Amino acid sequence: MNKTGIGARVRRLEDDRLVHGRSRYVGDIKMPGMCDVAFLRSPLAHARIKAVNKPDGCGNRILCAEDLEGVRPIVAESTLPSYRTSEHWPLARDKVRFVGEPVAMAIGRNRAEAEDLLEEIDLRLEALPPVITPAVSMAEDATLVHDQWQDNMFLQLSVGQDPADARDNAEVVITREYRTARQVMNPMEGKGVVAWWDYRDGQLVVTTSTQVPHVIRNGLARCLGIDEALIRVIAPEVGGGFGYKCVLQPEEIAVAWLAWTRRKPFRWLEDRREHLTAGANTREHHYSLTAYADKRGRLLGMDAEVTVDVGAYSVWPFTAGLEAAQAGGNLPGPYDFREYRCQVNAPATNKPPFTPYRGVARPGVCFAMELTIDAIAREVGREPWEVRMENLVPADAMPYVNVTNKHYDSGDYPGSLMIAKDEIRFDEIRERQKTPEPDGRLIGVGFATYTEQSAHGSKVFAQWGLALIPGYDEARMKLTPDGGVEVRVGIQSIGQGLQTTLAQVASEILSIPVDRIRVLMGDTGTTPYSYGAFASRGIVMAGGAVSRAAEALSERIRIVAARPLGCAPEQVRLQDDRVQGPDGNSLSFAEVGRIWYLRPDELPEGDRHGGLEVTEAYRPKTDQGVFSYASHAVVVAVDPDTGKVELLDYVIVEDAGTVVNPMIVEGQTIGGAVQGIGSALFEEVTYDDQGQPLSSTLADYHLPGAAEAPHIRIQHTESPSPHTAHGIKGVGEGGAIAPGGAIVNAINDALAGLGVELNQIPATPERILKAVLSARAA
Ligand code: MCN
Ligand code: SMO
Repeated sequence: MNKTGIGARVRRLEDDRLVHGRSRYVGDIKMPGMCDVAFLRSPLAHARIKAVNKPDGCGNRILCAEDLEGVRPIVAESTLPSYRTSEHWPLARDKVRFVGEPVAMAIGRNRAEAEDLLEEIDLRLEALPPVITPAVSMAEDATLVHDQWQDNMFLQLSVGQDPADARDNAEVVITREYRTARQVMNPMEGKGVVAWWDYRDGQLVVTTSTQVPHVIRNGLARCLGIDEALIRVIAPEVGGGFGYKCVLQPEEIAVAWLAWTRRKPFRWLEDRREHLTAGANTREHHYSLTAYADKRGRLLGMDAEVTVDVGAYSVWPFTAGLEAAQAGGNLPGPYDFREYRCQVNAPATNKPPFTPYRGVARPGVCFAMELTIDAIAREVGREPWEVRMENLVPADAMPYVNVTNKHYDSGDYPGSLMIAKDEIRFDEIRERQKTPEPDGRLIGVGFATYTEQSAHGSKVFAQWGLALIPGYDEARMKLTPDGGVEVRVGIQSIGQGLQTTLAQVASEILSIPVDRIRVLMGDTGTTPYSYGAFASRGIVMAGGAVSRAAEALSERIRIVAARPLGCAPEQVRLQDDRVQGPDGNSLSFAEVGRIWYLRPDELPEGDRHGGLEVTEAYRPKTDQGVFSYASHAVVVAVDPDTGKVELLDYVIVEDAGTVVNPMIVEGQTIGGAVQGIGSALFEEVTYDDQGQPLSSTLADYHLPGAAEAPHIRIQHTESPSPHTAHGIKGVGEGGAIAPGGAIVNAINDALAGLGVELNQIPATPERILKAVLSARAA
């Protein structure tokens, strides 16, 4: 039998249906009598609502805030001191706080009819001064985004202590400002929801494109003010989540409310323009940072301030404080230094709310940290890789607790960088740089190394103010009468391949091949509770639960098989897709299923305790999370006359502990890296000074396509975690973390001779050219 357990390069069970377009997304659902919903969205960034005048005769086909009786606003709580909550109503009341905020909704037999109705609404707004940048938001006399607040701060806190000794002893002081752009997430499938009343079960069924079905059910119950037992949330195929689909959205509540009150099916599907202008924003960080080092480039300490423009509302359940709090805690990254302070600011602005996005805070901190390391290297006259080697936490220091109390569990960070340096052929690049390129372009090489926390325990979330996010998962597993296996998990598949890899974990223990293991998810009605797929927790948490459940099911199988095999249960082994006794005799799984379900008379009296169906919960041995890590190395060619960047080579050395499926981990890593390349070179949501979004189509918001994605070469190393089942660590976000740092370091290496240093992404041709021209002029 071909082994399909942990470590096997099993082809994804998902892909046949996905690549043939045979699966079912929210937008594929059709129901008799279903109406489409369209939202009237605010044309102004900040305004008082004077009136929403509906056209005569529209009946109940147009609704505004006061029509949604019984609805409660989205309120995301945090236990961090100084944090403020916002009230985010599904349809705006009193004020609008960003361009695109829903103000009213119209119902039509189709979307076009609903949109036509919207045009007849006479919306009266009184413009208020828009609060568009952190600087404006944090100014003394700033206009208030939320009237009842004293200032505009969602959150302000200070992490760590004044690095006084480092400041006194430093031989090298580096001070920089860094900036990463505001982005949207652009999953291929936008957000969408279809809700209806199920008369048979007496439940409101909400089918929604989400990463977290059980959590959406919690949130809908709160906002609709009804029992959870009255709600069933189904997540069908999800065409990409990336964090965008891990929060409760106003449109979800509005559409669910319609179905709840009218007992009919309603649907809203986000279009691309809604996504680009009114969907959640992400990524934007501003840094002011001073690093202290000795003359070898050894870091002594760091004093930083990070400001995250979190937009108008705090998202539920993750809050407007998560990104900034994480940035403050994660900035030190894989480096060993003992003095650190970071002032963290999360000001409210009149822009869409800020949502976690693949990597959450770490793409920003990695950019700031990795550019700082290179700046130190230039200052002390050493190679950037040498300064990294000086500072990376060494392998023999593991396990290691860093300056912000991150418990690094295992790994060889310097070893990873050295593999990346060899693989990118660093010495050859340095040789090549000595002679001018025939086409006049400039060659540069850059590195970035990071850690990726995953499988966070409840303690870690509590540090970020999130008191109620659990660090555990459950799995239910059943041997069917014909010897197949059904696994039910509350975690969600969003494209990352969990149906395959969870089946692999079960296969490892049961010895049944993956094609007879069905992994079922995406339905609160049939799966055990899970907080869902985010923070790269899936394979550690749900994988751990599946592992436990498979062990428990094996135990039951041994008990049932022992009598026909004529031995004790402890002597039964599950091997090569058979249930084997000690004397070479064996049963098929189908025979075990038949005995249990159909021939209970063949079992000894008293053996009908429990059945061939088990539910198990799993929690890693640590509450601190586990840490994957990687080193990225990239070679670029920069055209100094046009500012255009080409990625000539890209190497990633990643370590996610024990790998369940190397092919899937490579796919995850490449997919993430291409999103990171988007952040590094192309993607930026821009607003004018009135808060009008200027990137409302994919012609203005540039995504990397196949032509922009280099051939990425991946090396795996495996440092199992001592804390998790099988030593697995998460990896789903990692690829997206490092490209900004690695690529801009390479660009700065290429342009060093011109005296250019770029400290902002995306590194667009325009930005690069401007920097080159101003360096030439100086
Ligand atoms: N894996 C593995 N061995 C490991 C680690 C992971 O085989 N040691 C596999 C897993 O089994 C799983 C995949 O890699 O198939 C990702 O696992 P994990 O790191 O546990 O991440 P999650 O399952 O929790 O997925 C969420 C994560 C996040 S937070 C974002 S954001 C993201 C990502 O995954 N969004 C994605 N990857 C995505 N991939 C796709 N295609 N679409 C998204 O929306
Ligand atoms: S941004 Mo991923 O859903 O944690």
